[in-house]
Amino acid sequence: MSVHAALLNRRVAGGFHRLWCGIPKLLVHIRTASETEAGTRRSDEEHLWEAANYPPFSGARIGSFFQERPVLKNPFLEDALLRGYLRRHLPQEAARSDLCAFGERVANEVDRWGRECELTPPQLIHFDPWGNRVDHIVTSPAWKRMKDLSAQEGLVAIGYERPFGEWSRVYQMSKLYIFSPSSGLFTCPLAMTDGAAKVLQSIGVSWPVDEAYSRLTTRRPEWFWTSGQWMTERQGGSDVASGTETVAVPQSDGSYKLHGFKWFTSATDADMTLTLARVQDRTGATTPGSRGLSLFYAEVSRDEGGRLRGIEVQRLKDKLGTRQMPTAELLLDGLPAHRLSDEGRGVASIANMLTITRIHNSISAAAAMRRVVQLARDYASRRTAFGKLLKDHPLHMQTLARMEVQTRGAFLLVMDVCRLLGREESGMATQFDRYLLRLLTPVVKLYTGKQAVAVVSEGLESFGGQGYIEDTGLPGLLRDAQVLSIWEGTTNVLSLDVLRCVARSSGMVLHAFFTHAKSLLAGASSVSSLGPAVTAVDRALSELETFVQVAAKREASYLELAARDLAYSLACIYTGALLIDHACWKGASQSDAYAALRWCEQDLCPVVSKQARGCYDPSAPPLDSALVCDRPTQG
Ligand code: UCC
Repeated sequence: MSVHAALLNRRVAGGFHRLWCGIPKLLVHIRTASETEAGTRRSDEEHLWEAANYPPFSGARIGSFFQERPVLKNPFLEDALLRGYLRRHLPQEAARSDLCAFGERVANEVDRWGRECELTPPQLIHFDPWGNRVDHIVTSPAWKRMKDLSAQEGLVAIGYERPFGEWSRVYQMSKLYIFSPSSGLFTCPLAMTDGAAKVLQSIGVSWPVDEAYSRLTTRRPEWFWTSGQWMTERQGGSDVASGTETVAVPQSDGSYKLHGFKWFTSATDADMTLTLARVQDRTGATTPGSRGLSLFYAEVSRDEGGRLRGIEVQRLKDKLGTRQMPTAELLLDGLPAHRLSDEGRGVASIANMLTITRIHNSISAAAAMRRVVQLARDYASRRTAFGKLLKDHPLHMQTLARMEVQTRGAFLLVMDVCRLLGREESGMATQFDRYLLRLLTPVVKLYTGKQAVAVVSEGLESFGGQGYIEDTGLPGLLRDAQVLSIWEGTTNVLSLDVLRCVARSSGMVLHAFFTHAKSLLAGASSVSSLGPAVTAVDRALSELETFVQVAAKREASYLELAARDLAYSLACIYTGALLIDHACWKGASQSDAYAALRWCEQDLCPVVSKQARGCYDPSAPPLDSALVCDRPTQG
């Protein structure tokens, strides 16, 4: 110990002794809970109280400093981009005031329920006390409140009521964006419910699905149903065509009974489901592959004895995240069902559901990023390190700014897809819009899923060790983000879906992409500050056009190897164009322009950079395999 430190210690000890002996008991001050929560340094008075009541060495002291926690404020009011975007595209006061009121509710009430869902995960009760099989999935009261709230707030209904015409989906998804990180994952059943409603609507709302449609799209909690989407079987969730073993046995009344095993069923407490199965002919034979799959509707109900009709819940899944909601393995043992599609048109008929759930997934991804940025920003103004608040450390703010750029990009990309969906559903879409929607749906899902994991992970780091502590609620954000790139089509499966829709449209989806991306840049020609961003997007567009022309002449395996980088390039370029376009709007802020410039600094066209390095040449796959399978040589 240095001489200075020793002197200082002696002075402190002397002062402490004087204080301890001279404090009247009247100075006792009881701290209130709110003061503790506020987490400020304790007052001198409290120190004195402690000194007076505890003799030295009387037990462990926990110190005098408590860090203030980050506070969730109204997620609508806090979000400059969301508000700017809506001012530009949906300026109606009714939408603004509803979103503002909902944001208040989310911050003050719903967020607590979301936490309760996390802390009270669902449980499966197989048997009643008398040994009868009941298969009850018990969920928390908060999960049930989420269901009622979802109906009341119209979180599915808005998409079908269409109060703002072509902008209704943007409005609905803005609500879900505010709700998602506080929803305890109730956004998952909502995604499937919305997807199911869309499928029923596209097939035609008549018997036997008319009541179901009205229940899925109602605002009345007591009438509201959620739907499942049972697609995944034990042979895999991606290759649905060859992985589906479930058979549908025709009944004399025209209905079917389903027999099979569904390996992943999310939010399994749903009231109904859409699912795929192979219709058996009279000999019991089925057609293999995609051409053998048909789409079925089934209600989840119980018989007089309380047993599930035609379903056994085998077990609940033990998952990394999304623990708030039940995910189950189901044995379908004669589940009564109705066929909704023509025989063999199952995949094509459920595709509408995939489009909707993939858009919901992207909303949840952007929302997770927004939430962690919002909390990190709040924390930066409460946490002091190295003598100043985090917000006064430029390197810390640079990191948060990079997260913000990603979040803004994700938001604009997914909202543009919602805009296109709204145009399609309100009859405003051109063929051009439909091509764009088909192409951008897998692109936005795959890209934002990856962004969410990266941004939320970075976000946790901005809280230091506290970001790693369960009861802060922060680790759950990361666990729940991880699923976003997995379910509803993994990154590679969706990259291949991009190739497939390019091929099926004979390249028209790309033509729509190039034309629209260029048109988004048009308004920026007179904004010199955006020059570098415009040049970067322009260059990336020409490079990508050249790549497409060259790659189209190559063998299929070449394009397949390039698929993921191609999808990333489409996402980066289109997002850059959207950020530029938004920055040119008359109500745009300086930050809008800055975000566009920063976004466009990255390699916007990785497919071209990687092509130049030979990543898709025939020599690459064996080298990739050798690298992955590299084993230590002897010695
Ligand atoms: O269920 C799951 C979890 C539920 C939880 C939901 C939460 C949502 C988010 C919540 C937010 C918090 S996970 C399981 C999900 N499974 C998948 O996503 C499947 C992934 N695999 C694929 O997407 C594949 O690409 C398949 C299954 C679609 C490939 O099947 P096929 O049979 O090989 O496909 P084809 O032959 O390419 O297409 C068959 C037909 C074609 O129509 P026609 O015959 O008219 O030409 C295609 O054009 O289906 C059409 N089609 C599509 N149409 C295929 N994909 C699409 C599409 N994406 N959009 C439009």
